[in-house]
Amino acid sequence: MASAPSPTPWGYFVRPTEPLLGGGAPQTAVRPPLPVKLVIAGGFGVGKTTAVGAISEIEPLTTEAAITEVAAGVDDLTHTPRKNTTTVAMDFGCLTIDPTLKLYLFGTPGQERFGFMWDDIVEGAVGGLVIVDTRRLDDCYAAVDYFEHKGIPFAVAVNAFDGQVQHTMDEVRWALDVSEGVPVLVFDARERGSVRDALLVVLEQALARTEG
Ligand SMILES: Nc1nc2c(ncn2[C@@H]2O[C@H](COP(=O)(O)OP(=O)(O)OP(=O)(O)O)[C@@H](O)[C@H]2O)c(=O)[nH]1
Ligand SMILES: [Mg+2]
Repeated sequence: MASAPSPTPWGYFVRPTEPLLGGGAPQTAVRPPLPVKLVIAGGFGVGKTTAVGAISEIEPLTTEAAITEVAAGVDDLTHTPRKNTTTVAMDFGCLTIDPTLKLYLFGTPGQERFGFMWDDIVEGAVGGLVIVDTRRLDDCYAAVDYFEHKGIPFAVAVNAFDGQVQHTMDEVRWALDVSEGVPVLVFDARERGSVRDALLVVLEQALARTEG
């Protein structure tokens, strides 16, 4: 008798291995992992492209364009002097969490003038990670507002540039005016494990929403 499907941490069921059409060796019923879309958002130069590149198991798709002198006075490079490109459409990468679940990551462009693309990029996403640079908290208000108004679960990830965070998490929470239910954490956009942990927090937020 076939055993019952077993629940996964993500709340859906995987059918166990069972023989196909009787006889012969048992076959594995291969089922593709559940695709889950997450968005990596935040202000200009906070580390969105870096985070997608650090975690993606495929070569990330990027749409970087050179920052030219035309951008002087428009894009603030004070805190990221080595930055010489910017995302003009989106970043794309993916990460298999386990055989049942695969994350598809979409990074937004950071410049305000590309804000018109956000609705298309966010369409179908179950959650978002808003990356924050504590030296420039103002730049992240728009992303926080966006997810709040859309009602999409999100977490705030403070990118510790050079290991430095200039405010406590309580101060960041207060400054961004995010509700108690929104996780605020510190991470390093360059570290795969750190990005993975941040994404799992977003996933938990999304799961809590579906259960709630
Ligand atoms: N020291 C340090 N540098 C970082 C860190 N994260 C990103 N950077 C650098 O900061 C710059 C900005 O990173 P990006 O990943 O391009 O930022 P972004 O948010 O995608 O930028 P836009 O798409 O232009 O808005 C790059 O030069 C990165 O190498 C970090 O955690 N520490
Ligand atoms: Mg980028």
